[in-house]
Amino acid sequence: MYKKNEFYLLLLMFILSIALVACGGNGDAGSDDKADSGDNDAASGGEELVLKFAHEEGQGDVQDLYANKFKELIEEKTDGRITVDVFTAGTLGTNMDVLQSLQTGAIEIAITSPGFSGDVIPESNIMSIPFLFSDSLEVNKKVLNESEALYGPLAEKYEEQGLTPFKFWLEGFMWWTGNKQISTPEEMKGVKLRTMPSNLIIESYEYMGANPTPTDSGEIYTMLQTNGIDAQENPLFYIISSNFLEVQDFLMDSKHHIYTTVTAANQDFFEGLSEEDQELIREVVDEVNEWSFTMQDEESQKALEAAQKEDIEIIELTSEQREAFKELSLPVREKYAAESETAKEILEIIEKEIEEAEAELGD
Ligand code: 6CS
Repeated sequence: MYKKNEFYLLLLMFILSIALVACGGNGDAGSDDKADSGDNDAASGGEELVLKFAHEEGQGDVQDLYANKFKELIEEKTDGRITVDVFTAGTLGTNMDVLQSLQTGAIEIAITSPGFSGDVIPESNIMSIPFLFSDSLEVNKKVLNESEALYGPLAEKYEEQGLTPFKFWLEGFMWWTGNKQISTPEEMKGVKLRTMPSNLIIESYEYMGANPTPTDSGEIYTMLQTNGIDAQENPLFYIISSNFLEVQDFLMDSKHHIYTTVTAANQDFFEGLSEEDQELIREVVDEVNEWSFTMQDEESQKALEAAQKEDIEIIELTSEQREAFKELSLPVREKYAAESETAKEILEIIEKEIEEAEAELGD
């Protein structure tokens, strides 16, 4: 009898100990699940995120390659905890709509160009002043990466509009296309030339004698085709991918400007992230930015080869011809500086930075 009771007691203790181990096991399984989901991974740092990343160009264009590189790197570095949906131009409205959506937080990250933000953030027009930047892309890269003007007073102006600018970067030299040759101010007179909508770009072309016509990018091809406009300006990769040479007869290597843009986030969204995630996003943008310099150069080269096969005339402006346009455009710098004390300060600093970078790297 005693033996029987002892047997039942031992059986009960055995069952209880199995149950306790099972409970403990559940708890452990919970923390293992966490580890599997990446929560304990320092690189991935916590919360799952799906980022909407919008840009202003078509599939395969420079901004699209940039956005997809960002997607690839951040998804890889976080084991998929942060994922990115890339939206090309037109899928979320016009480029002005994209800027507004970034300000309201409907989009978390975007590439937004000063040609569209110039009237919202007048100081961003520094990037739209023709002939301001260097003829050397290496010099421009250095200035865009390191400028105290851009990452100091200009960044504050973006922040006042609800944006966190990460990095300013470039997409190559600007070229003119036209239904006629435009190599002198005389030839520019009265030309209906499409520009991005910022007022400062429009004024620059008025100073250069043209009849500037601002539109969104989606309308350029049809307007050229129907002679609603005679000419337009853009970097070469964009001219080729948008097929503008099908409806234009002349391509001018004017190098009157570089196409610059900025990768930015909605400020509330970004500041609401953990410090680790903020740092991670900044690191990835820096990496993509460095990569983008070579990428845009390769895209420009490919575009030049494609342009040379087209049935059009390619005209390289002489330095005297470029100087003549530059002289005409100079009053726009005063206009910019008169916008605000901050604008004046930004212009003074950046002119000095360009000069110093040219002295250091050679132009
Ligand atoms: O001209 C434009 O409107 C466009 N150009 C470029 C190179 N990127 C975006 C922008 O929409």
